[in-house]
Amino acid sequence: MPATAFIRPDAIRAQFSRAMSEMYKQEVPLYGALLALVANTNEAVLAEQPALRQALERGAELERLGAERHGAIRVGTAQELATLARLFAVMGMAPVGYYDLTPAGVPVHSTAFRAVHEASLAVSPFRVFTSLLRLELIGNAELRETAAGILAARQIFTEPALALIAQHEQAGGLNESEAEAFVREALETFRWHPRATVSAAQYQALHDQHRLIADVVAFKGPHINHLTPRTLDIDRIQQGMPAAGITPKAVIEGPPPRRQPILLRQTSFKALQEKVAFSDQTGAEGSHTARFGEIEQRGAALTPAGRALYDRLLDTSREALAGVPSEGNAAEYMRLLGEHFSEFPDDLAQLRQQNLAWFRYFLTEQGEAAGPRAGTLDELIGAGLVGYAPIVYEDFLPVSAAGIFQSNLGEGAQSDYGQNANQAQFEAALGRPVIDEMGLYEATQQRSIEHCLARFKAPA
Ligand code: OOG
Ligand code: NI
Repeated sequence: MPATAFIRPDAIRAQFSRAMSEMYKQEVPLYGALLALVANTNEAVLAEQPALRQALERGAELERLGAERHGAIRVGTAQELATLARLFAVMGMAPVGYYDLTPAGVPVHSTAFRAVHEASLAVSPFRVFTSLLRLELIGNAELRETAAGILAARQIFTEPALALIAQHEQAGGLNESEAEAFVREALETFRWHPRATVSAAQYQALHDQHRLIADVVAFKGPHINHLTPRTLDIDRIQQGMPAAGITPKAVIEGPPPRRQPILLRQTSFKALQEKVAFSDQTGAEGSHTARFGEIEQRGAALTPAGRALYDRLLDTSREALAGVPSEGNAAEYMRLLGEHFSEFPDDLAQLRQQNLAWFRYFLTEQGEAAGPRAGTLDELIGAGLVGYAPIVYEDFLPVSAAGIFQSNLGEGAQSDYGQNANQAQFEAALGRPVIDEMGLYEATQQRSIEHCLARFKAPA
């Protein structure tokens, strides 16, 4: 291979995802225990359910399952967010979706950087939920200015990382040695730094305003705060966690258990107390909770109609609970979810007929063997020539994300920021619009339909 041959962004992303996982294993040993629990559970589920194994194989999901992770970071300035967008672009990751966390009392808004095409997702579905701190929502003007000053003075990217991003933009790609250097240098941005950039007193003032503000402002960079593996049975993991020495949060976020999983179900374990050296300390005399563990199970991506139904049923379930889901009412909450979601069809044919989920269409064995013939998609399905499987949900859920934030920031961390979505401001900081995820799912579905129909066209 000539020295100038570019490495595919998909390959750089896969390499970065592995490097990130290795780093986090060193930083947070409990993450290693979680990976083992998830791997064992997935193996057991696949052994018990051959049909599920077959479906995952057909959708090219089986290979990616063991490596599938999402991470999360929080940045402090528009400049940091815009540069991150350029860094992620080197790995073929684009900002998808806008999430407003203010209704949950968390002063951030967010997007998810991820691959957008099904062929790229099959190589590596690595995603990073990325939040931007909204200092403008902080009431205390003096503290707001202190925080802005501290953030303006820090550089979260290494010099070589910035040079390689520019190189990628100018040349249109990175060669093998540049890609390797890029992975190594980019990783530095996400590393945990036990030395804080602020004094113990400054940390306390930031912390008293909101724990999240201290987490973003007091450190050298946006340490990765969790790395989430994907399980095939989250209920089994939730039950198995205590025996593995891990204490999960009270309820699994997202929809209730179903035969046909939809969207995303997530649970997490509490953040770890870590030793921190503040700038006026010689040893690590202080502490901070930053990193935690999370597990998720992914199901079908829903159409706008399906998503509206999900949102309505989640809302009514939560209203019926009278209070936020917690330790004391977890069983009642799960019961209410089950009751309300009985309205959501739990059968693939119905999900398709009612246009509630996105599907990937494929040729059945019979379809592969058949010659040209006329017919609509429905007719080809009826004749057993075309099959369909749900497209996996690649994104996040704002109510779930809020639950994850809250369980890790603690009860005292809730403030009232009202409903304060501001996508235009977020996009101005990002330097580009976020991509609408529905358009991506629709395009994937459409490509699969065209692929099937082309098979049955008579040769011209
Ligand atoms: C992000 C929390 C949201 C998810 O999976 O919904 C999240 C954070 O705590 O920074 O990761
Ligand atoms: Ni997460």
